[in-house]
Amino acid sequence: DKKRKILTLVFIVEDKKILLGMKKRGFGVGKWNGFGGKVDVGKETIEEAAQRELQEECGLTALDLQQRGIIFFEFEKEIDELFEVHLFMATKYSGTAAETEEMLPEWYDLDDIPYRFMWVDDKHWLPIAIAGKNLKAHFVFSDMKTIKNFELQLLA
Ligand code: 6U4
Ligand code: NA
Ligand code: NA
Repeated sequence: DKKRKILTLVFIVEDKKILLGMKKRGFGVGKWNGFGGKVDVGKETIEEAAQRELQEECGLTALDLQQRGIIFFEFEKEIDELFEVHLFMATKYSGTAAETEEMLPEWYDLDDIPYRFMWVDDKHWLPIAIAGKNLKAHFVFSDMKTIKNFELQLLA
């Protein structure tokens, strides 16, 4: 079995707008995405990691962090790990979004989300999460730009 890597992903939604971050380095560089990263397992909870990464990457603290589910990612070639991404949304926060070494934050209208410049899986589940539903999904990529197959289910 592949080694599992636990990650977080947080989206802030406020007044028909969503905060995205342009990733400036590392995994997913050049894409708009939510904020998140690796959980330091044994040293923090998944929610603590979600808050820490949000703070580190754009300077915000979520005040109503809500779980939206789990998304598994496998990459046939580039990466030999199973990513287990814990998805969260928040509508209340403290702080002001600011550029950091890792991310350039920007607000987008909810009806103008730049899916073409995001991970190709996002269009399949982000609308569901924005609608307030929880989901579980599993994507298999044949390369970084191509989904080979996926499953998605809504959770109660
Ligand atoms: P460093 O640079 O070591 O601090 P860290 O911030 O811990 O890294 P990073 O940025 O590599 O971790 O985390 C990857 C981020 O990308 C996580 O928020 C999960 C997210 N992610 C991974 N695969 C994704 C995919 N296919 N679609 C998506 N987000 C994905 O929307
Ligand atoms: Na990150
Ligand atoms: Na990070």
